[in-house]
Amino acid sequence: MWERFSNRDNRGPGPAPACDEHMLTIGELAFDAPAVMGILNVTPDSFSDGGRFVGRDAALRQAETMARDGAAVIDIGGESTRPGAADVSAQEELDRVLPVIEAVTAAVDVAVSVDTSKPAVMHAAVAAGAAMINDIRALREEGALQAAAELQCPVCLMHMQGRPRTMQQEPAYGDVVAEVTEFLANRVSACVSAGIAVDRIIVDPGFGFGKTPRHNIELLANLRQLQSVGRPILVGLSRKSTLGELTGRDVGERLPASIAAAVIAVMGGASFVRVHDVRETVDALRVAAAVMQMDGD
Ligand code: 7PJ
Repeated sequence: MWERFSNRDNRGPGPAPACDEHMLTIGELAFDAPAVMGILNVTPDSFSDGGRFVGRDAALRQAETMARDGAAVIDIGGESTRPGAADVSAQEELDRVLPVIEAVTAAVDVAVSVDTSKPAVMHAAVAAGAAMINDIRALREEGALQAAAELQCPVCLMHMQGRPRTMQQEPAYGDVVAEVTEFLANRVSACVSAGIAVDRIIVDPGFGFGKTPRHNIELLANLRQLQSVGRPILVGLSRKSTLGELTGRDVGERLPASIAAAVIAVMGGASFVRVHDVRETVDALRVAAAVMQMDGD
């Protein structure tokens, strides 16, 4: 079972062996579950000044490290989606992510996902080697459903209440778990109607996107209810502000809290966790996976 986090087979075509219950296939991609998605932000605030070349080199080194540490996917994003963040043009996003996607897919043997909501970026990213689309707007932007259907690659659909600029002003729900579940089920239906094969879809409750810390904790505590959507679940809580609220720690000091969140998510039914700290998370999930496998024996 220690092979579980290897990344040898992530990009291979064809179905996973039916004998291994821990294999997860999403479209053409096969993963050992639970799988770790490493975060590679190429927004200007993520990399110190310098030209794009410096950014690209630093990004490539980071991708190589995450792959060595056991990431199954590397998620490359060029739009800052922090609360209050300004919009980014498609051209700016392309300028940021394309050189990095090209460099990473050429040099690193791990599936790359592109974190974008823009159809033009989806098309160019997949042409540059990206194998998956991760959309915090769940393909609700004009043309996004059609782009993803044309590209025929796996997609991660995330829940968000409101828009990044204003989403944290007054998040409100009657029943956050039921509403997020219903939203995701409806987006899966919209995708299938648009021609996206259901087996290519991953769902994500969108921790921190139009949610108070209490909403986030309620979702984490009831993650298993999201399994009623019928698709694998991805959770992104790494270094997020809810963990800062709970611990009183600044963003750079949230590793222990992030690891706890990843373990709780996986033990609550998540198949993927999206994290900054791949090596530490992989170690923690090896412990969780060993216990979960024992449960299932
Ligand atoms: C998420 C994401 C998440 C998915 C970001 C951050 C903010 N994509 N992109 N899920 N968060 N699927 O990483 O702190 O939770 S950007």
